[in-house]
Amino acid sequence: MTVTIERAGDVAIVTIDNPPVNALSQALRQDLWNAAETLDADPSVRAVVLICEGRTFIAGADVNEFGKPPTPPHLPDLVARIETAAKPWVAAIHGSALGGGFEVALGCRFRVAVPSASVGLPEVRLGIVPGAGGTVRLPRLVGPALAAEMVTTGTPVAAPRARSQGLIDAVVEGDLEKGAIDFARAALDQSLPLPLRQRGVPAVDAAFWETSTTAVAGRAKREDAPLRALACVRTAAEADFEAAMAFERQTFLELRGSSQASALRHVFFAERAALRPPELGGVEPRRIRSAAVIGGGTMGAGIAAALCDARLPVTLVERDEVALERGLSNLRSIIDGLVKRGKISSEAAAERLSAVTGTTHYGLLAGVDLVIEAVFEDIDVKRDVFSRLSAVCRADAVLATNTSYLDPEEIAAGIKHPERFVGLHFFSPAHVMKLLEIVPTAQTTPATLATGFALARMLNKIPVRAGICDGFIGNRILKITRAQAERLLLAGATPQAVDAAMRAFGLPMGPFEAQDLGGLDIAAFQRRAARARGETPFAPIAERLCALERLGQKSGGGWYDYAKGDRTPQPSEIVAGIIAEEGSARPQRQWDEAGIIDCIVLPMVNEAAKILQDKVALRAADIDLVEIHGYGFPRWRGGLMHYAEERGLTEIAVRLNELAADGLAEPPCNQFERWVE
Ligand code: 3H9
Repeated sequence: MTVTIERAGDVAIVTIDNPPVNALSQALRQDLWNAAETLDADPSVRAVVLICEGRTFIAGADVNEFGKPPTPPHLPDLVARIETAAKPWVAAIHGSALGGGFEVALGCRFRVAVPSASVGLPEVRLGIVPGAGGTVRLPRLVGPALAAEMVTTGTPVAAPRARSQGLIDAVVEGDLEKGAIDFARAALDQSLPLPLRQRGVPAVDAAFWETSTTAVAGRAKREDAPLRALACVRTAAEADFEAAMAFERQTFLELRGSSQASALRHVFFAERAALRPPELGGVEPRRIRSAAVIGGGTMGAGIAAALCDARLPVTLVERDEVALERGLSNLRSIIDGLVKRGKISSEAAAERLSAVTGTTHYGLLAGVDLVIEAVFEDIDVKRDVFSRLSAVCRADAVLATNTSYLDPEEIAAGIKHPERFVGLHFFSPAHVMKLLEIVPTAQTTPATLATGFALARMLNKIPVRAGICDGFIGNRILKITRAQAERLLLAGATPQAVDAAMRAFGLPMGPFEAQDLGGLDIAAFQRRAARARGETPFAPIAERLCALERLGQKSGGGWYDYAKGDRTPQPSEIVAGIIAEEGSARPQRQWDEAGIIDCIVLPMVNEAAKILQDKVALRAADIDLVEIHGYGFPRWRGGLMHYAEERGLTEIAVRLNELAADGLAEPPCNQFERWVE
């Protein structure tokens, strides 16, 4: 049984216990239905409190059931059953009331919540719209404007704000069950509000829908669900209750089977699975109560800001006072930026900064639990840092390098207790980007590795284990992206056409725009290191741009020209000239959008297949997370490997062979088509 009924005098308490998150499985829907029947038939019950065991109120429909045909009782019917019950129900919310969970709460006559709770309709994040009356009842409760904002963004609202916006009726301080029972009794003494189905939708002016459609379309880019959710709210405002319910249900069922919804569900489960890699099951991580960062440049300051965000006391270490002051100022400006953008209050900022200590003395690190090195990418500098750290830090302190392309084995060579060493590769800006590549050496123990994953959870990041190779997972694929983009230029495409095609595919920026933003010098530096290792990196045009000091936006020009103070990329005659020279001996052709996308994305898939073959990534879904959270691959495509599987691996292999025949890509690797279990 997922539901129990108890009594507190004339108030019945219906308690749901369906771990882990009280999702509305068929069994729970049936048990709740039965509870409503039982309580309606009991004349001694005057009101019902609906409350949940465990970490949260109902977190929504059971996403595991979405691939299967719907089974009764259907959620819209259950919500209607509760709404039309003979006695008023009061939803008592802790944790999150999300999706179907909030829809059940909207079926209740009242909603009360603890201050830490939140409510919302996040269905668009799963590529669907609410399917149990959320878009129909919410505008009746709070008006179309707030309803439209909530269903099109999916952003939950915290209890205090939810109370002021009318989403809930009371915030309960102290014991939730007692507070809800008291609330129910007090409500029974007054005239009850109408159930939402019987209320009208407050009017909005005629321009509202047009303005909202433009705004939502702009935000959603190529995702279908947000605009469809807006259409549901509009129907709720313009049609009667039953017609709006039918429209919403139809939309929900259509989207539930869409490829975007399937991709977004894949990402939903992949993100959760990433936090608990099965190979580390049962391994206890070390406790992290304090941290230090070595180096206060862009990366180091960003990492320190992320640690501050997790409320860890942070020591920032620099080589001298001047560098330290610059590092602390970098950190302050990140935290000030959070205040300016309204992400945190100035009190919270002050609290974070007060937990930061700046020093030039490694001796201060004797007691810290975790040290993350983020100094210049130079093997000798890094090795010097770790030899000093291993002399002063506790034997069980975790020592991590943020290197993005040096070999962690070489960095760790010779340190004391190498078993506590691990690579933690953050992505810039480190306080924003969700991806954390965790790179163990041969000597890293499971406990150290597990600590990396636990840290990711503390920092609200998505961890992915990566093996050691040049670029780990993400930058190894990025190298292919960039090389393919240059191959396209040599074969007749323009930087503008390549960037536009990749944006149309769903990336926030094309490969050339992205290089201009980040600077061409970092990749040039990496190519020099690769050549020193005897490799032959392919970047003929980028090399010439670097030789001309065209390093991107920061130098006033890179792949594009930029007018002073303007970041709009303008086609560059110099670049066109270099492309023409470099490509003059090669066959030229006309490129359409689909051709450009295939020439870039399919070799990325091939490289990813090699990465799996080499065991640099353990799971295809991990590569999806790397691409989504580190490189802006469209979430609604499910990541690189999910995209490939949906598209069909056989077709991709054929296309790769065609590109290879034209000298534009490598043929599919040995393991191609074999990653799908
Ligand atoms: C919906 O409701 C549609 C309706 O409008 C219409 C229907 C007709 N189903 O996140 P966690 C699992 S759509 C199944 O690590 P936290 C999750 O996979 C739904 N399973 O916990 C994980 O499993 P495992 C709208 C679910 O404490 C475990 O629970 N609702 C579901 O960090 C723990 O999850 C949402 O989109 C689910 N709905 O965060 C809410 N949710 O242990 C989605 C979670 O095997 N959920 N699991 O890896 C969340 O946002 C978070 O889980 C929550 C708790 C904030 C609730």
